[in-house]
Amino acid sequence: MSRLIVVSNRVTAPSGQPVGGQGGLSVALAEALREYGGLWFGWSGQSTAEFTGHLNLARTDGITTATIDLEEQDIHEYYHGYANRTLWPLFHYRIDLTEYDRTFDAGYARVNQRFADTLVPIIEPDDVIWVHDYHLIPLAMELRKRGITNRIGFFLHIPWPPPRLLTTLPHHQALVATLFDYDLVGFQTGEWLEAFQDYLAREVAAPVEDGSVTAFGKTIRIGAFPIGIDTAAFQTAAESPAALATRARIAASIDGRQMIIGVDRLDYSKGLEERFLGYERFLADNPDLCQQVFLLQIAPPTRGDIGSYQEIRSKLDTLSGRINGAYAEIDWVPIRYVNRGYGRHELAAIYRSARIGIVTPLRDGMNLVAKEYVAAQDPADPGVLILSKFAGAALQLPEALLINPYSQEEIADAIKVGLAMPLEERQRRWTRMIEGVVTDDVVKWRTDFVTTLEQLPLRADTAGHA
Ligand code: ADQ
Repeated sequence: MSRLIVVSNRVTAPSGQPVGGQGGLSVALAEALREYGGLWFGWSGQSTAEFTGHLNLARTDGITTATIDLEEQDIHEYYHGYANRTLWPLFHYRIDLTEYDRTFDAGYARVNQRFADTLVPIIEPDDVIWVHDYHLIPLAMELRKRGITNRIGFFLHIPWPPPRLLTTLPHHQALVATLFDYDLVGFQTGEWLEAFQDYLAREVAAPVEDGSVTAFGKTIRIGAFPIGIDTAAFQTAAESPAALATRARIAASIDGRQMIIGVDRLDYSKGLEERFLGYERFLADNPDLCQQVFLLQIAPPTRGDIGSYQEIRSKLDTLSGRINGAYAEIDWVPIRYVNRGYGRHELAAIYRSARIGIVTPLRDGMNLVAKEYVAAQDPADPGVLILSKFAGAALQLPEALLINPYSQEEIADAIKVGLAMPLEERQRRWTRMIEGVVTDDVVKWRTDFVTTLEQLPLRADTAGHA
């Protein structure tokens, strides 16, 4: 069997839980690395005065990690710049927040070259390379330029935007062309795959046949590979002694009320402002129900160096303060707003204690919180999932109460319906949802992707790059 090399912006060892980080995902990728052997390569998260290309090799939890330090300018232009001020907002349909700056382009290209320069010496001939996410789109191009002919796959964790939005990006075609140096390009859902195909049809007249597409003189395989969670581990976590202790703590503080839970990185794509406003509408429309519920919103801050993130944080501080000020009583507050991260066991317990899970992104590649909420429920008395139609997860969880997050009325109505939903209907919807969450778990996701990639023939055209 080939070795697997996973490449992502950050390397997160499964035991290290970064705030709001992809705990489940890092466990799943680490497990894949244990199975195939190989290593995980990426940025260390540290800065250095001058880039040296020195590889920090470590062995953590049975997997090998190889990381590099980047210069402050790299971090500014590549990570805080092109990745998170240009591509992230644009791919989440927020051209109003998208910054186009030539120095970001240069930094993005430079860091991808630096990744390639340091990765090439450790690649062995039979290695399969799996690159993750929008930070590293041009990496395969840089590897091919350096003579790498191995199979290379790319998975995009976020949406692919419609062509009319993508064409607002200067040099968009050059960026898309770099995807054709991969062998396999995977998206979360058929919707994002379709948007990619629309772009190719419109801009480069490249038709798709049997999951393959030829453009820029190269043929690649494309497909949808919906990511899942480590369902079994999450179900176990919800029943663990640590979870029981957290559940008891929550039960003591709930005082017979129903809890609505939201868990998100503090990001403008997650629709947190819309959620608070929808909940406020519910409170205004239902004075008789008000004090029977409360919303627990857990939102650890991320990307705090970026202005749009500082803005959404301060908006939410103001909004939660305003709603609590207007509605709270001496023994009840409508919103408990918490800006910190929790471990998997605590999180599972929190989900399980909530009658409603509320997930309202304005756009989301998939959304794992929706699946975690479903996995953590008690089969005998499951809660209700309210889910945005604009999350990739909506295609997989159609039995959730699907809402348009831009509509405060729809959010308010769904909360009312969720609170009143009879046990039999909750069980019926949940049973359908958990089936999908169990079947399409993270192991299936990575196995499907890696197996598809491994089985592709070696590309004929890579020799030309050497
Ligand atoms: P994210 O945008 O980070 O991921 P999401 O899929 O919801 O969004 O994953 C967040 C993860 O962080 C979840 O596992 C959640 O439990 C965890 N998390 C959030 N807040 C936390 C807290 N306070 N404490 C502890 N853990 C917390 C990106 C894409 C998504 C896609 C994933 C995976 O934007 O669309 O689903 O990658 O591909």
